[in-house]
Amino acid sequence: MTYSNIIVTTENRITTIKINREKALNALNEKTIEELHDCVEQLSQSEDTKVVVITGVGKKSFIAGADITMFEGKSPITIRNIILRLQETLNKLEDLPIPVIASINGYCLGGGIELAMACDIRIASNTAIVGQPEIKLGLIPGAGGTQRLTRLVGSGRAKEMIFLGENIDAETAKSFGLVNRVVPAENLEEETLKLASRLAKGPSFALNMAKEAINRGPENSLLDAIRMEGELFALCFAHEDVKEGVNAFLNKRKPNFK
Ligand code: DAK
Repeated sequence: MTYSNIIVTTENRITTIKINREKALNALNEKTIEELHDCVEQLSQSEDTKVVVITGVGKKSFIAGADITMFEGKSPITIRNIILRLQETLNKLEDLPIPVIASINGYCLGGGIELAMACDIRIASNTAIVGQPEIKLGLIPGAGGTQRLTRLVGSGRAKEMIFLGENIDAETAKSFGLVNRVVPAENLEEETLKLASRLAKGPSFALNMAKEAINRGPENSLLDAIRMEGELFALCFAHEDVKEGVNAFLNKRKPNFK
């Protein structure tokens, strides 16, 4: 598929996806969702990419939500099909076996924060504005917002954000645990790259197992989840990175993971 609404580049095993609809503040329309879906599908089969970064083109917006123009005159059935496609894309993104970073460079609203919450780590510019404003359109979040936001910030804060539809700034989002780090806008790209490079050098199999344990845990009872963690821990011993990590520690040198 040839992309026009996203720009995809890979350098040093880090793939960056930029949402490329600057004039519409990078709002997600159907074409963008299709392109993202295809890109995430390709990444799920790639052995070359070790880390994915998602960001928006320009300085003003990460993603200002779903493109509101696509809601006009659509039947509930068409909307349902589009929603299911976006949900499928975000679920696939969340399930990628490699770390995914949302680099939030401005407005991160509605479908934008829903996409960012399907990423593993969120790093935000100090100018970022975050929210679930769907209620102001007479809607509710439709791409995981009621669920992922609640799991990240708790039901009290999630209800306040969703019921009022008011946006919050980056520092408040950090204090809620909704973003991991806030950095000055001019350093966002550099700080994102530093984080991505560090993850790209990590033991990719162990990172995959850690992500699997963290993502799947809440679907199980605590005892079952801890048991699963133990199985995934043991599975790490099937990979040569453990030998390398242990040997490097014992010989007081830096590990060189595969
Ligand atoms: N959709 C379409 N165009 C948008 C947009 C959006 N979400 N956000 C901004 N734009 C466009 C504006 O219409 C304007 O276009 P022109 O008039 O220049 O042609 C341009 O971007 C610049 O925006 P503003 O002039 O409004 O810029 P300001 O700085 O004054 O305001 C703002 C920035 C972000 C506060 C404001 O634009 C705004 O409130 N935007 C809407 C935010 C919002 O409500 N987001 C949508 C939430 S609903 C689904 C997928 C996901 C979801 C549901 C369904 N399907 C796949 C069906 C999730 C739902 C949502 O995300």
